[in-house]
Amino acid sequence: MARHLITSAIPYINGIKHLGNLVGSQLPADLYARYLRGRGHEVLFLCATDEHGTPAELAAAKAGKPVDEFCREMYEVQAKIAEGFRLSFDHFGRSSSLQNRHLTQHFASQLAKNGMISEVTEQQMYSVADGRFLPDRYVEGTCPNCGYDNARGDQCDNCTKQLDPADLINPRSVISGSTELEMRETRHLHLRQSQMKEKLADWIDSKKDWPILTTSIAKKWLNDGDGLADRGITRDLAWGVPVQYEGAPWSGMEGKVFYVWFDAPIEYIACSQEWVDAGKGADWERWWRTDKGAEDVTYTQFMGKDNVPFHTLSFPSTIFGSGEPWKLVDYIKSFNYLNYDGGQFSTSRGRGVFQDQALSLLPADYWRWWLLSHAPESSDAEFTWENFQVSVNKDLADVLGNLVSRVTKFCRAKFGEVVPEGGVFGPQEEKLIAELETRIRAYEGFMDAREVRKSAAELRAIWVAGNEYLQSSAPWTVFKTDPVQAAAQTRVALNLIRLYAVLSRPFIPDAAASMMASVQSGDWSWPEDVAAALNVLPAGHGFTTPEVLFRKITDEERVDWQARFAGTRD
Ligand code: B3M
Ligand code: ZN
Repeated sequence: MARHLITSAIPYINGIKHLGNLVGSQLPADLYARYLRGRGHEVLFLCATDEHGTPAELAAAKAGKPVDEFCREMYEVQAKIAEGFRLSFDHFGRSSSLQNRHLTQHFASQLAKNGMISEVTEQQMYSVADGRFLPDRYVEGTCPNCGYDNARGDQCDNCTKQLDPADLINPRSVISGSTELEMRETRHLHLRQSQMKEKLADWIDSKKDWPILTTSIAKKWLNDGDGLADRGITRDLAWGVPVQYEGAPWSGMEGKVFYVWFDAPIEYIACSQEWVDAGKGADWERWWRTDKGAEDVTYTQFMGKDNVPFHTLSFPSTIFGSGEPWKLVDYIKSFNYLNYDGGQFSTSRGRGVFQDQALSLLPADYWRWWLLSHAPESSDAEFTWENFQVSVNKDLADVLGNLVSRVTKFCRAKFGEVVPEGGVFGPQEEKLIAELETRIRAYEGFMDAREVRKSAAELRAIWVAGNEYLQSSAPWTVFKTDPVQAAAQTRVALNLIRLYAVLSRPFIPDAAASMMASVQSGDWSWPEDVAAALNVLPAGHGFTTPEVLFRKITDEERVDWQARFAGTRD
């Protein structure tokens, strides 16, 4: 038994996310966590909401709520959605927790002691009317590139040009609308990541088994121009972790907070403290401190590709720079983007299916199966309703669902609702066992390697093998001449339902639970030996014929949903 620490990138608090966010981190992380638990390993699976920064402040202002209240409410919304998708976090924390505040301040103090922090004087836009410095997104004005008059200080949404607030024509404060803005001097802390270049390069070079997507992004940032430039880690905001040095004011930094990307990854660690403080765990240090047992832990992070630089360079700089024995990530699994029906998901244009909407249409397993079996691993992937309908109707309804209902209905009609007795395994059963033996070991190999699509394809092939067995052994025909042999075949098929529940549980946990319940078993043990696994339910064991496991998506529904989520196109 091994110990596995798993974290998913922590979603921003500012709104409900679309399906791309789910498949880019939380869902594959959940798949991996469930698989490892199923194999009997000890797992700590953590996620949280990312609550600081200007997006949170701006979203709260838009909702007309104090930012802490806004975050509290949105946390509940996101936690509920996570539950809806059956994400099996051991703890779903909040980056605004006290634990994270203290740990973030601790890391900054350590970095300062180790000479990893510099203080830099910068020019920044100051709003006289608001009496404060304005972060980039708090300034709007006319784009110097295209003339769009609602360009933001960091970027123009119309022509996508990256901007600096000073570039804007007729700049105004987003808070008050005031145009009385001037450049003033302010001081900020910078993380001297450039000091870490060699160490980071050696570390990344040593990771031979990481996905190319992860290492290529890391190396690009490491070697290109100012990818490793020292970065400002403080902001002039009210909402965030106050800048303090060992629990005391940090002179010159009064009223400032840490940059959201500085405290967000530290929440991975703080989340385990929240887990302990919530009474769910006894000891967080054995997961995170290599001097307290964490050297035995395998730590895997899941994230979208845009988050890779922060996890391969900035956060490791924080860890290395602390000079303390913190557990470093062992494997970074990153994902490309999921697109929607010929374009991108768009929150502002209401384009694409958002997580809460998805759950109101169909149960979690339908989405989990499609998303995971189409995970954007080697390239971007695209959600289309046609593809979704085909996948659900074929894989889930025709292949898996049909097997379960045919077997249970046939048995009920001919033998009653008990596992029938008599007969022995013949060549067809031997063939099935041999195929499952090969395929289950392949499935384990893909799961161990965090290969999501390949795992899904192998699982589907395992379901298909069961159908083929049933088709070729044809107990409904055999029954007419040799009911004893038909009994043996049916017994195998009923045992397949339990076996498939165990194997499918990481992908479709609710359906797996229904399958396990229908064969009236609670034996979730992993099939180390297939022949033995097909004998778990003995003759005479009762079962119930389940309701439809998966229903089909009709053409009318597909057309209706396609129109409903098309958004307002330009
Ligand atoms: N909240 C961005 C995102 O949701 C950011 C991830 C933080 S991981 C420490 O994609
Ligand atoms: Zn523009």
